[in-house]
Amino acid sequence: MMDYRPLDFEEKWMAKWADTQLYQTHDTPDRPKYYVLEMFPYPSGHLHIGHVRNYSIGDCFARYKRMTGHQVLYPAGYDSFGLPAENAAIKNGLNPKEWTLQNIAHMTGQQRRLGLGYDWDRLVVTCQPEYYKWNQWLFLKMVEMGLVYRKKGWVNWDPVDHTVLANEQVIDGKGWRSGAIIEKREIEQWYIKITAYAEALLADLDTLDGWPERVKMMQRNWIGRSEGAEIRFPIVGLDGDEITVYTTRPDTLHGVTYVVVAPEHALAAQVAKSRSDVAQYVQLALQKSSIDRGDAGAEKTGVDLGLMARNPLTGDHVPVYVGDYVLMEYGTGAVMAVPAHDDRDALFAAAMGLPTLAMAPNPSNIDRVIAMGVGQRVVKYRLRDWLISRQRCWGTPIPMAYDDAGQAIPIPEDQLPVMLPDNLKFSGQGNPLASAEDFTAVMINGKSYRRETDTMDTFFDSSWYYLRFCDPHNHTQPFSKASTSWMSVDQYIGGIEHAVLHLLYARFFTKVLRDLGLTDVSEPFKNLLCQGMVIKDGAKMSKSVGNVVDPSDIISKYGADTARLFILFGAPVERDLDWSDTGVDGAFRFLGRVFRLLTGLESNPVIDQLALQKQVHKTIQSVTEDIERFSFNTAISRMMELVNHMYQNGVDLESGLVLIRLLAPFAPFIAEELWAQFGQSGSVHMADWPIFDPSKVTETEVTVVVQVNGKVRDRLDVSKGLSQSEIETLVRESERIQKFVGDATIRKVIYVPDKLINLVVG
Ligand code: ANZ
Repeated sequence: MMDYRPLDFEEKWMAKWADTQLYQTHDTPDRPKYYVLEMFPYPSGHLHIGHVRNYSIGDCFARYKRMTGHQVLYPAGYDSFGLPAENAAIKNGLNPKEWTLQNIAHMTGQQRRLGLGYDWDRLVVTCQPEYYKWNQWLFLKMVEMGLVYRKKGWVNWDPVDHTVLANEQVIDGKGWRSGAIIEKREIEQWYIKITAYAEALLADLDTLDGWPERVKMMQRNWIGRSEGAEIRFPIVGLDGDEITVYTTRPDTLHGVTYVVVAPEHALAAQVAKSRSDVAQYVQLALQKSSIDRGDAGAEKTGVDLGLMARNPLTGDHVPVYVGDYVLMEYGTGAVMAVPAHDDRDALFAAAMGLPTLAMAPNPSNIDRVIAMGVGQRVVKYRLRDWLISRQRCWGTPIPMAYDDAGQAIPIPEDQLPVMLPDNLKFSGQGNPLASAEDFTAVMINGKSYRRETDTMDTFFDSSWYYLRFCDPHNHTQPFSKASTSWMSVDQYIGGIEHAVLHLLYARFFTKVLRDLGLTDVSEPFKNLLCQGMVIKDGAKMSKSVGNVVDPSDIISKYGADTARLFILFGAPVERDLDWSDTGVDGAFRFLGRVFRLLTGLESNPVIDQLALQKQVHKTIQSVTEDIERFSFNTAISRMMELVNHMYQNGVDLESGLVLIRLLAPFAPFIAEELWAQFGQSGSVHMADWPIFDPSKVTETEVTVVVQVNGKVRDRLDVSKGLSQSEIETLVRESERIQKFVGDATIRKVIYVPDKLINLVVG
């Protein structure tokens, strides 16, 4: 018997797996394919415990699939463009690339140490030109498809740092770095027409049987399909000018008492030119988030624009207001208000002293409006086109250029990639790309142009990386069509926080790529698992709460197997996992028990071979079923039961090897070590999963009820499958039965095998 000292052997196996390229993807077309993927991380520098949970789940499942005869694709990558690298560059004077690559190297080391069986040959790093070249290529394809356009869009502008800020960098209306009051500015930006796919994105949700219902619900709400009408209200006294409203309740048109436009609406801007109170209101409203403004219960504010609109149905004149509860990005940015039937309108009317008109809805309104030529039926989506421009340097350069007249043209395909310069200057002011002359100047067909200096939203990068994993070294295409036979991803694993944006963009990209003829699949992720958070002392782990557990500390104290086992045992995968130090100890102790049991095999001979077989096969059956439904915690408790049984009843080599294989997906190091100690050839991780034999678990004893003249008189425990004459002999020998039969003759015997025997006497 040996002590369990994981730190003595875990690194040895880590090195061996790397040397032998154990986890390289093999093309074995005779085996069914299985693609396991976790949402790839942002390389912030260190793995946190949430990552460890995410990857422990994926790795366990990928290992199980390998052992059950699948050809498995299980790759890793880094979503490595984005703001933190730029901020670090400003703060530490480091180049964002250097900072990012250092972080990646560190995190790769941590992932290997955790025993994750990725195929590192397929590593995808989005900030490398080998990858982002294809972002640019795909962008140009979308331009050709008519899916890309440029228009003005509102941004957060920091007047001190002369830069655009993301929403999350605006804290209480101020720039996170400068502290300056943030202004809203409208600047030209690039958009992708995701709305062209709104209907398909909605309809195909019904095909995603392997997705959690709540994620599909969130996507449905985000896409937000509604049927209604656009109705035109002429502005009184301004010939030809009108306000087009969007309503889902045209049946209430005769109850309209005023019209409201959004602060961003052109009409508000027009009035603001001559009205400082309107200009001020608009500027203030622009500083609020859409979420606050859209909040139904929020206090309603607005200003009378001093205009009247004519109800096209009734001819009534109603006042026109600007109010921030109307959002520019929805419908037409203007509403007809019916305080009698709409709560928000009622609140606004009360706040502004506007009248309410009680009336019954009239379903024929819309037909009349259409007949009058002042309205039409429309379907609207809450989904907006995707603004992909970022006025930032650490992202994929948008492959466009401008001529002297400001006309945009695409960079020709043979000039891709548009490379990010290595020598950018980070002052914290503005976008460094815009001031890099060697970057901005470009020649196209012998003419000089100025390059676009916006980069792409990093969600662009993560929208198709799972396809690049199918063919990561392709130099002539983003991926070959043949390689997409790996698609769809069979099991995708990640956090619920991506329920909408990432998962929706990825679905959109897949459909675009299909329409480009690059793949045949329409949906990227067949099954989706959203794992719960890791919490400690009742709160999500975070630096500000001070309850962070560093996975490296756990690994250096207990080994990686313990960290993995605790995490998989501590809670069902979709629930939050409460970190507990005693739980970690418990996982370590269990692995110690396994190690001592199996290394001390000879001193623990089997007492009851049949009972051992039965327990082993019951465990194979339930662990297999549990893994299939991601019930890892119960799978582990089944193994604990088996180990208890083996301590009491003994263990032999064959059963020990079964236990090792069952444990391998969960605790890969100890399993490999024990496998080797037993002299088994090859790696346990390429071994076959134990096969469940039902005959081993069937009961061998049965209880037969004995009746005399239909009354229960005895019960006999006998071996299964006795013949009638065998059981009759036993019954006749029973003293209790002899008492009831006495001298009487047995006239008839009725026998239901293994259940019941009835003696008819008299
Ligand atoms: C008149 C009316 C009467 C409305 C009534 C509702 C109830 P959903 O159903 O969520 O799609 N609306 C339209 N555009 C808006 C905007 N840009 N910002 C804020 N509200 C807007 O919402 C559609 C309804 O929300 C529309 O129908 C409109 O108010 C309002 F008894 O028109 B309704």
